[in-house]
Amino acid sequence: MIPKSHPRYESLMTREKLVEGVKIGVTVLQGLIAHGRGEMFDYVLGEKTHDFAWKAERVAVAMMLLADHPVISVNGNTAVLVPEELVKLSEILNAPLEVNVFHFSKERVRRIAEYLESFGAKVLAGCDAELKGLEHGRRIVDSRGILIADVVLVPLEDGDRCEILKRHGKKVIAIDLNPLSRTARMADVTIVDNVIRAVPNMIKIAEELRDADKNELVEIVNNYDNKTILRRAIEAIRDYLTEKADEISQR
Ligand code: PTJ
Repeated sequence: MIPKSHPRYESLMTREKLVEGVKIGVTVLQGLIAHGRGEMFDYVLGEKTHDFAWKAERVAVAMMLLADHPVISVNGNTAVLVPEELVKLSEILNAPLEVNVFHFSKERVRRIAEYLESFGAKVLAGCDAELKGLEHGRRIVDSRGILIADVVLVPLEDGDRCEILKRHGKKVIAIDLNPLSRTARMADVTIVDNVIRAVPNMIKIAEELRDADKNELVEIVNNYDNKTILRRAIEAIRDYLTEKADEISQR
């Protein structure tokens, strides 16, 4: 048992969720490695939501509210990290959850769908269509979801699919703690934040913007430049490291 008083309680509990996810066949072992990379970036971002992430989260919500067919893509990591929150976000944005995984098997997709359904989700997991141009498991999509989507939210993505989604004319919103990743650079909107903070933040923003008029949403989206956001994320890491280096030499 991890005591609540442990200084890294939240981080350790997050790991426990992923380990549990592996045990029930939702998360893959590779997901643990990917999480470790994410943790490292979160560490050097100070484990908080920065203003640039809040901005990207706001634009993401506005974009999804404006979309005709927004879809939230869910993989094995996100399913166990924020299941209830994904269901809530999906309801407010009227954007279905679709299971889409890199390490594909029909059995695994079914398990993830059932896991999300146990939190009250309505899940797309038809696996009845293919995204042309991709060779790995993420090409297999649902004909009612990602195939026809105009905006796709992709937490913890691989750069490949981001590129293909864009080639298929879709707008891509990525949640990725690594501002240097191919996904982060390819996406239209990159949320450099931990998915465990980003999704709850997006729920708050969606509750605020759900009744906003269309012009206000368009203005939010039009005033956005992803390159500036990525630059600020990289600078935030630089500043954090500089501050820590200064602290060490002042000791
Ligand atoms: O469930 P599957 O089969 O789709 O597999 C999922 C993984 C995560 C294994 C798969 O998508 C993968 O290999 O992803 P990558 O290419 O390792 O990319 C994951 C990205 O997410 C990396 O850039 C990490 O820094 C980032 N990341 C990891 N954990 C988090 C995160 N970003 C936000 N929040 C996190 N908690």
